Amino acid sequence: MATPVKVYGPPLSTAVSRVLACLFEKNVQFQLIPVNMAKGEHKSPDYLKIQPFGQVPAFQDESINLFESRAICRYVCEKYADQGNKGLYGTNPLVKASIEQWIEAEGQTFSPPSSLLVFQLVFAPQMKIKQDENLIKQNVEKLSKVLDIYEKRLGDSRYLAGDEFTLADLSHLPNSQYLINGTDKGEIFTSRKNVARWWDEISIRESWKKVVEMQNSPPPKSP
Ligand SMILES: N[C@@H](CCC(=O)N[C@@H](CS)C(=O)NCC(=O)O)C(=O)O
Repeated sequence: MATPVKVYGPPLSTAVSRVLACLFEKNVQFQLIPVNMAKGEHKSPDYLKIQPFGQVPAFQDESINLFESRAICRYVCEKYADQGNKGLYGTNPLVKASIEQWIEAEGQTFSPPSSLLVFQLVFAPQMKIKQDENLIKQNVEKLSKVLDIYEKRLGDSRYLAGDEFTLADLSHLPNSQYLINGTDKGEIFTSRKNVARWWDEISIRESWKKVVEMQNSPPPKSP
């Protein structure tokens, strides 16, 4: 049996949860290695050897160390092409180009305002950091404009890259989940008919339900 790949970091991290969803879709065995971020373990010299930016996730498979959640997902899809959801990263150049385009749109356009809102609305209160109302307002406006474009696309297409659920849709799950289920800004998504329909379809995937279950389980006790 193949050695499980290793994922370092807590499932509550959006970037870690993106990788976990991909591993579940691809039916790849993994070992989750806890990283205690409150104790600064992600900045320790040993951890920096595998993730030089001191962030989660880090990832190991055989002799390769990787960081950047979207790059890890692409690697997992290529390496494990013949198992799990075989269409997750496309099976021909035309489909793959469309998937890549929407993964880039997620990383470059959707993620900046949505990550900022997740931090301000979900994590800042937990960390007793004062929220910046101006920043929240500006980024609600930015994200709304992005979702206007998604609304149009999802009126023409069932999923972002075409008729099938792909890595492009999966990449949007972590931030959307927090904003829709963990803040009072969910209506940015749910008030847009096609975006709401898309969210309903992608968020009930078994892979994502397993990630949410992991997020809701208590973290393992430190020794
Ligand atoms: N672009 C990176 C972002 C990684 C990232 O921002 N991770 C956050 C948690 S979601 C983190 O480690 N934050 C702690 C820090 O930056 O010190 C990826 O997708 O992997």
